[in-house]
Amino acid sequence: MISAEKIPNNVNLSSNKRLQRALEHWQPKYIQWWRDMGPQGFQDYHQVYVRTAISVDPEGWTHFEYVKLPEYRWGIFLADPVHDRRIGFGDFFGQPVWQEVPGEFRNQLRRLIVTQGDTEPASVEQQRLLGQRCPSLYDLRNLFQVNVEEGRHLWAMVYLLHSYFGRDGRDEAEELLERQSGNRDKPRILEAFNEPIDNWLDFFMFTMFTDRDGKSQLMSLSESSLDPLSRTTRFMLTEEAHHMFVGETGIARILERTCQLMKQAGYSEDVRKVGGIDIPTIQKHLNQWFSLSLDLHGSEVSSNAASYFANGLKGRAKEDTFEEHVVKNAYYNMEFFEDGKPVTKEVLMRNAMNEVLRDWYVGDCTAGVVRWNRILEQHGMSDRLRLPDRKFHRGIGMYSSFHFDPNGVPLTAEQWEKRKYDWLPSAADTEYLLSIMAEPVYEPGKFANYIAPPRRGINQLPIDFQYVRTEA
Ligand code: BYC
Repeated sequence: MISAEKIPNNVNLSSNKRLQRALEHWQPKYIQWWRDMGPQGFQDYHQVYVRTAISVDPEGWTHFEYVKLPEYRWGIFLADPVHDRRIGFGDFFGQPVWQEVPGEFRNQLRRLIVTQGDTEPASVEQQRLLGQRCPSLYDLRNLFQVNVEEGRHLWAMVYLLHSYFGRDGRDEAEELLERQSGNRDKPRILEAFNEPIDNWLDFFMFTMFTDRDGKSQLMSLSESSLDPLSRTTRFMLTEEAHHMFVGETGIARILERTCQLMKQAGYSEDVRKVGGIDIPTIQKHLNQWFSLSLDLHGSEVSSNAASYFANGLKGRAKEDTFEEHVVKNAYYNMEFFEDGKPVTKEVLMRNAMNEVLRDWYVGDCTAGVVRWNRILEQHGMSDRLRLPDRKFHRGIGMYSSFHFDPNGVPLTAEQWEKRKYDWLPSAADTEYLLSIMAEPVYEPGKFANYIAPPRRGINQLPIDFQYVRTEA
C-alpha cells in the first residue's frame, strides 16, 4: 500500500490517485531490483546510519536514522516553486514556464528524462560489490548514502515519467529497471555507466568526476521550461553535492596517506611496497574517469543540443549569468582536428551547447584538482596531479576516431597501443588495488592502510561511531 508515510513527498501523493496507482505497480519492482542489483551482502542483516530527505526544508533534510537498506524511505521531492517563473533561454524566452508537457516536445523531453534516469540505477549496479572491500565503516556508510540517493534520483525521474508521459512513461519506468550496467544485451544508455567500479579508487574518482557530470547536466536541466523537471533537478542537486564531497575527500585522504607512507618508506622507495597507492596509479584513474565523464556531455557539434536549447528544454549551467539568452547569431570557436592538425573554426553557438557545458565542467574539475595538489604541496612533494587534455581517450565526439596523449599530442594507433597503460589503469594496476582491498575493514574507527581517516565524522558523530551495524 502506497502511503505518504512510506514515501515522504511534497507532491501531494495522498490525493493523486493516478500517481499512486502507477507507483503501486512500479514500487515492488523497484524493491526487487534493489535486492537483486543493489549492495550485495547488505540487504537483510545490516542497519546503516543514513540521512533520509523527509521534506525540502533544511530540517527535513537532516533527518538521520539507522535503516535496513531495502526499507529506506525513498521519497519524491520538488524544490519550491518560483513565483511567476519565466522561460530563461531559447526561442520562447520570457514566456511563462510550462506545467504540462507540450505535445511537440514530448519525445525530446522523454528522451532527456530517460537518459538522466538511466544513469541513477546504473551507478548503484556498478558499485554493488564495493561493500565487501570497504576501507572503513565510515566509508561503507557513505557508499550506501550515495547508493540510496541515486535510488531516490531514479524515483525523481520515474515521478516525472508517471505524472507527465502516460502509458509511454510507465513503460519507460519499467525499462529503467530492466537495462543493466555492463549487460551485453541490455546495457545502460551512456558508456561510462557500463564500466565496472570494483575498487575504491574508482569509486572515489567516479563520485568526483562522473557525479560532477551529474551536477553539470542537472544544472542545465534545472533551467528547463518544463517547471516540474526544473524543480525536481534543483532538489537533486543538493544531494549531488554530498556525492562529490565523498569523491573529493576520498581521494584527498588517499593522497594524504600516500604522502605519509612515502615519507616512512624514504622518498625513493616504491610506496606499493608498504601497501599504499602510488601517485602514478592515482593519476591513471583520474585520466580514466575524467575522460569517460567528458564523453557524457555528448558530441561537440550537436543538432540535438541546439534543438534542446531552442525549445527551452535544456539550458546552460547558470543561464542567468550569461548576457544573451536567445543565442541565435552567436558563434563558438571550436578546435577541430583535420589532416593531423588542430584547426579552429566557428560553429553556431546553439550547436556547440554540449561543448559550452563541457567547458563549465572542465573548470569545475580543475578547481578540485588544485585542491588535491595542495595536499601534495603541504607534504613537500614535487608530484602534481593534472587533468589530461580533453582530446585524450575520448569515445564520443570528433576526437574519438583519433589517439592523443594526455598533453593532447596526436599519436598513431601503434604508438597508442604501446603506451596506453602509461596513462590508463592496466590489469596489473587493478590487481594490485584489489589485493590491498581484499580484506574489508568493519571495525569502528579503523581504516585500511592506504587511506587516512576523515577530519570528522558524519552528523557531528565521532569517527569511530558504528555507522553500519549488524542486527542482533
Ligand atoms: N555514451 O548529439 P549527441 C548523472 C549518443 S550523469 C553513449 O552528441 P546529445 C550521474 C546520443 O544519445 C548525468 N552514447 O548527444 C552521475 C546520440 O544518439 P542517437 C546524466 C552517447 O543528445 C553519477 C548520439 O550519441 N545526465 O546524473 O546532444 C551517478 C549523438 O548525440 C553518449 C544526462 O545525461 C555517451 N556518453 O547529448 C549517477 C542528461 N553521448 O540519437 C548519476 C540528459 C551521446 O544518435 N541527457 N551519445 O541514437 C542529455 O543531455 C544528452 O542526452 C547527452 C548527449 C548530453 C547525454
